[in-house]
Amino acid sequence: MKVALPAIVAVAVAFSAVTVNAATKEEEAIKYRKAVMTTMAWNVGPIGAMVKGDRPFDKDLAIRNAERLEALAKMPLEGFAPGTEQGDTKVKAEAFLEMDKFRAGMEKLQSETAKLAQAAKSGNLDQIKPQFGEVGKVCKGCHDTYRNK
Ligand code: ASC
Repeated sequence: MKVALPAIVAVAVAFSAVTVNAATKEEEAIKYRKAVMTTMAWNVGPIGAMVKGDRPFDKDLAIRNAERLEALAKMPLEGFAPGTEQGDTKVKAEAFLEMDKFRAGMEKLQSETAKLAQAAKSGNLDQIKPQFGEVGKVCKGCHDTYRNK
């Protein structure tokens, strides 16, 4: 089969462009973990507003978002893979140097968000409030320790 040289060149150029534009797997991991964090913050928002009295209590919304948070809390850690210490990220080197502690923080987030989902199912804002506080403490603790301003 004869293939015209310009066609071969065009395909080669297209592939090299893809290669040049493609994010590295480290960049993809950083984007991934930031997307999960952003999605968590989105879902924290309405529960926080209910807890503060800035919006009416809505049991179904609280359950939905708390269950989402329980699921999301299992997702970021794999994005903190070796080689992702630097790049478009605010993470501190300590997260990688103290990976056991960092992982423990993520596991604490998992257990506290699971408890939040349970509290939400009670339909009782007075049970949600303190547990929401516990989740917030875990967020803040890790951010204070492992995230640059
Ligand atoms: C959020 C968010 C955080 C945490 C933190 C809790 O919604 O974006 O970083 O909660 O503020 O203290």
